[in-house]
Amino acid sequence: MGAEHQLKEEPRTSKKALLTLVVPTRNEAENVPKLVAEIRHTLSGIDYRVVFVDDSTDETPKIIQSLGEQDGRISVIHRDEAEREGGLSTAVATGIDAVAGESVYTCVMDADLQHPPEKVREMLDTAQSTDADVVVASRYTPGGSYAGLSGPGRRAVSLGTKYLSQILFREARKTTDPLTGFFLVRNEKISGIQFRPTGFKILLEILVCAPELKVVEAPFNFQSRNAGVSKASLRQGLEYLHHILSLFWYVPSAGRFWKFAAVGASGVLVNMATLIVLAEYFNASKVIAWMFAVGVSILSNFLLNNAFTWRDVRHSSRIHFLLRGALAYPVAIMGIGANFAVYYPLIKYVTDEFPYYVLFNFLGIVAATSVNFILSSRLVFRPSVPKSLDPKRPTKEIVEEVRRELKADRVDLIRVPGLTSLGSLDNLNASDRSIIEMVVSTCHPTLTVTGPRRLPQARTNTRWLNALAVPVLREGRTVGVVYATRYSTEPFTEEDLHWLTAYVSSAARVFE
Ligand SMILES: Nc1nc2c(ncn2[C@@H]2O[C@H](COP(=O)(O)OP(=O)(O)OP(=O)(O)O)[C@@H](O)[C@H]2O)c(=O)[nH]1
Ligand SMILES: [Mg+2]
Repeated sequence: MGAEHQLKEEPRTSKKALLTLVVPTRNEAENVPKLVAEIRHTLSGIDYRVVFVDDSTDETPKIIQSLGEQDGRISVIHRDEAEREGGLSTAVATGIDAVAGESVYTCVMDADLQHPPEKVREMLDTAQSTDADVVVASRYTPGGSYAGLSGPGRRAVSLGTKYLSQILFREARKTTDPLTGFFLVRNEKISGIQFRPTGFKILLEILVCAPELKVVEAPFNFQSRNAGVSKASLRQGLEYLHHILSLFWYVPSAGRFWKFAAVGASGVLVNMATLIVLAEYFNASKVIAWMFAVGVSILSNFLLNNAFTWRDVRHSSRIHFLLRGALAYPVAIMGIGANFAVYYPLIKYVTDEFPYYVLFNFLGIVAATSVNFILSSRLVFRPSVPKSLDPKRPTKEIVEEVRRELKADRVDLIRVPGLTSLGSLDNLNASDRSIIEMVVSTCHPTLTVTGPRRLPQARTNTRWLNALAVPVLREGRTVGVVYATRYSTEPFTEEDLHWLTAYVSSAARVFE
């Protein structure tokens, strides 16, 4: 991006700053000087920077520049009109990306003084004393308030959108205010996450995409806007819904229970259709038709759960996959048992009259879905290898585990810079090097398959040259690349890439 990153020339120490404040601005000329004055006052004695990401059409960027001339800690990334697509969402993501390697913590806050700067210091203290990865300044926790939200309409929307995200995503329940624009995050813990700038609710994106983060709250009183006009709009509301859908669809672990419930509902349709077809068109006995209907719907649920609900869980072999499918049957029967255990005592000892027995049946279905979900996640779709590697293990064992899991011919842990291999003595050839160099420069994992342009026949013995390369990041910098190759009739899959990316997410220490 051709954005201009204005930093006053000042002898920069190679040491990282403790904190960078990322402040998105659009036409906040009146607020910026006051904000900067308050930040200076409240953060005196702390090594910090302030980066404004500005999309203004007024004199805001000039004001920030002149503040930056007096104080080298203040800088602005001004985006031209062509770069402003996505508005606030891309602005915050750009800011977080730009400063990730420059400080230990990043704090995101608004420019209109609705987020009181004196809170930042408290959030930093909280992060350090509790070892939290994220500190959320919450309007909804005891001691906080959202009185500064203008009007009952805005408040209702704020509460509605908050509860929607918390119902859908378990990770959003770690805080009372998952949609706040005021939070502090430890950069190391989010390095490598590519934020999709669909939503302006970056905190929600962080929480859902990095489900392991430790979250702590600090209450705060949401102030009224100091000056200038609000940029909140209906369009942002629609963007929020789009964002939620995008998280649900693209992040495998997001909203798993609801994915499971949706698959279960589809199973009811499959069950009904099978029953009717067998009984009406094949004249099957109603009992036989019923048994087939149950069997087919359990199978379709398993296949859909495999393809959607737990698509990030890999099977180590085809046999393993079949065993999992077989296990889905006893698990489903336990679910039916839970349903009956709720339904039967209620109709026997409470009442069996309409409409109560229908309600009890519904409660039974909820119990069955919950039991089935818990058993499916613990037994049927339990990851077969640890989700991420243990950096204390010897390099050799890590290489061997990756090699076995991916059925790779060769696995290398490549140290960056220098591209030297830890362990293996074989040299990398030119094509290996070019793939690894690309990964180092883009910081993105890649899957490369080299083979014939067109398959000569559908079932073929043609072998493909396959490579997976995943960068290992520390504080936004690539410190190593895990590189796996295989010469085989079966190319690596995207699931392989996802698995390797998750597995090496804790590998930074291996390259020290
Ligand atoms: N860079 C950039 N910043 C934006 C954009 N839209 C809003 N902002 C900034 O994001 C912060 C929050 O925007 P506000 O308009 O205050 O939204 P709000 O706080 O929900 O609404 P109010 O309660 O009315 O203030 C402010 O610092 C804005 O200047 C944008 O398109 N680009
Ligand atoms: Mg505001």
